[in-house]
Amino acid sequence: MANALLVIDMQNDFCPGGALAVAEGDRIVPGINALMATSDIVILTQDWHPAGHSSFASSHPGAEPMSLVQMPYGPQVLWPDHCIQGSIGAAFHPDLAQDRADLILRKGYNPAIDSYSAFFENDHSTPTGLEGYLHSRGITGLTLVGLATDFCVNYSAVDAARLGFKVEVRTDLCRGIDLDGSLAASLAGMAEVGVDVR
Ligand code: VGL
Ligand code: ZN
Repeated sequence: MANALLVIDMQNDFCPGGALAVAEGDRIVPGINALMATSDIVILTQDWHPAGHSSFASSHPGAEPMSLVQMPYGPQVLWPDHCIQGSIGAAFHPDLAQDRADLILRKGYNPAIDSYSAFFENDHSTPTGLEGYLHSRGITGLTLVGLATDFCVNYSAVDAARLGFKVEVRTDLCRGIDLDGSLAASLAGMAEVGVDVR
């Protein structure tokens, strides 16, 4: 029985000055570094989109960033171009102690499907392989931190809880986007499926 720290998307594009900046996104880096130093197992996720990704508003003529469209797999928020593979924006925040990571799990590389969750793409069925990795290593508990509380942290935490992991979200080490009340909704939704939101 082991616990792993799962650090979600601590990348330049989600920090102030980035393409999809989350307010105060950079402020949580020191606390995350401190938690990484005392965690046995550290996993980082990295949002990693090809140019022209279907989640980008720029891929949908006439669509505004932050608007909603229907995709074959359900509703999808259209984002500004962000975390393009190999770009500075996709790199981790320069102060993040990324050398502590055992695994860097990339997601969002499928051009046709977004992937908020570290476990499944937004079709809720295409796996990233993280579940198998955790099982192989005997990991049964997860502590989640990072960006953004209401999107990638939320989807990852909910999937993890549904998969049977014991899940804790450290809200002091997360920051949210809060699109139309999405922050409060995500906190309630996580608690509902048994995530320890603290
Ligand atoms: C995220 C929107 C788009 C996140 C990633 O990390 O929460 N949000 N891509
Ligand atoms: Zn993304």
